[in-house]
Amino acid sequence: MADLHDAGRQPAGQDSRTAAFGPGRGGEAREFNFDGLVGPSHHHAGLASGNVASMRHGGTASNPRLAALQGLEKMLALHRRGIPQAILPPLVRPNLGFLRRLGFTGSDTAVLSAAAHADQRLLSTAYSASSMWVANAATVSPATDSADGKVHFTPANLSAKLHRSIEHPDTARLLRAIFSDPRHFVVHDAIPGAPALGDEGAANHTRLAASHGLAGVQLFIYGRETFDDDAAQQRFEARQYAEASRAVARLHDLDPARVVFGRQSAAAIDAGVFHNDVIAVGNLDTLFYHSAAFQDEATLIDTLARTCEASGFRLRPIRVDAGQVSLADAVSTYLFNSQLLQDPARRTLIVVPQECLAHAPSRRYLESLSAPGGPVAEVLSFDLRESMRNGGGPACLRLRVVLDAGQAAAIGANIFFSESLHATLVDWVKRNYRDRLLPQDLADASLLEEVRRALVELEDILALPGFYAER
Ligand code: SUG
Repeated sequence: MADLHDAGRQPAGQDSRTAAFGPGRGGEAREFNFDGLVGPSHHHAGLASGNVASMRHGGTASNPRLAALQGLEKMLALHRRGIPQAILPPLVRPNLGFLRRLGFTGSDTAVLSAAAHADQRLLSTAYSASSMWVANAATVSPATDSADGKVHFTPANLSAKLHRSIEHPDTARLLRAIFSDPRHFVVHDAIPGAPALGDEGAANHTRLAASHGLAGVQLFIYGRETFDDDAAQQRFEARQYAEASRAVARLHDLDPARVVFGRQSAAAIDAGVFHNDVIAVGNLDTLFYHSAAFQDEATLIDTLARTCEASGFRLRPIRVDAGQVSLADAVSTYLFNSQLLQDPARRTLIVVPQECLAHAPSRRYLESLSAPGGPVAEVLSFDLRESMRNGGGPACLRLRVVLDAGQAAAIGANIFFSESLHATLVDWVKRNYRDRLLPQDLADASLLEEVRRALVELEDILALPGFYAER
């Protein structure tokens, strides 16, 4: 087991797009991990009920600078491993338009201080950096799976949580700015944001395939049926509704014979599995999951296996039962919120938060997974503590987008990762981010200026003109 950020496997100076489609790689499509760049107002507000880490850390001091640097460190390490890596920038914060729609008026600073006075949580909502968890930004289907041969994105309405429900209009704008070429990309609007249509994006969606460039099987996991009021009184509410998952599959024009829907178990949701990616992750033909993840595990795995078989490949389930790692430990260590990735030598890597190695059962489990002859070649662990304290592990911080060379070439923004983009962003973070932020600091007028200055600079770095212009 390696706990390292090995340097230097990627030729210096090369960005992830050039490396992905370099000589010898042919026209094969590659999976890019777009990681969310943590914004300068990252703080712990305790806004996400059902997310036990967020609930536990609400009101404690955050370190936005460290949060952003921790995320960038993970991106650099994976880029150096030859994993195609890109970034998604934070959304504009504070969201003054949201506060103005709630009737707060006057100058920007007057709006912020009136909101703080009314309820501190409104200010936290407007300043939330929650867009960093880009696994919730959208659901993405590669061109090979959609009838029109285009990459489809549906921004998630995130209607279950107020602070997240205000993300999707700007997420759509961001995705349209990056994936702007209509010959290759379709960015839908979020589906209507009613609670019974709650959609949390890629966090409840996994694509399985023999290789990223071949047509795959898409697995949508929801927490609750839309029309049957069949959720017995649960401790925590489900965030993803069945009709939302079905709507996304329709919008993306997927072949119904290659789509599987499954339901989370109520026990998992009540244990703090607010998104399915807290308890399961797929990659290529592999589904790594906990036995307590699904309501009807046997039927779901059987259906999925048959669907994969009909699509020309064999599903490889890696099932972890409660005797190996308990549900509570899976939630506290985020073992399943890992990234399963294949490096250029086709070795499988698992990227886990450092909490997994500090905890004996999950460390032992990872040792067995990566033992010689095991399904994983290497375990990479990262210190993502700042994000983890809000319930966001390695998989929450990334959105997977399969692109072929033509699609990647159609992207003009400077979002493909490289050593030099990393260095520029580290410098930008160090100059612009605070190293301590409490929710009550958000009322500080100087923070507004600092955040604005930082975002305007970022717009230039990433070649996204006008993205942070006042709206
Ligand atoms: O929606 N936390 C996020 C964490 C999202 C994790 N994403 C995935 N599992 N894919 C959420 O619960 C906490 C914000 C706060 O409390 O300040 C928060 O929004």
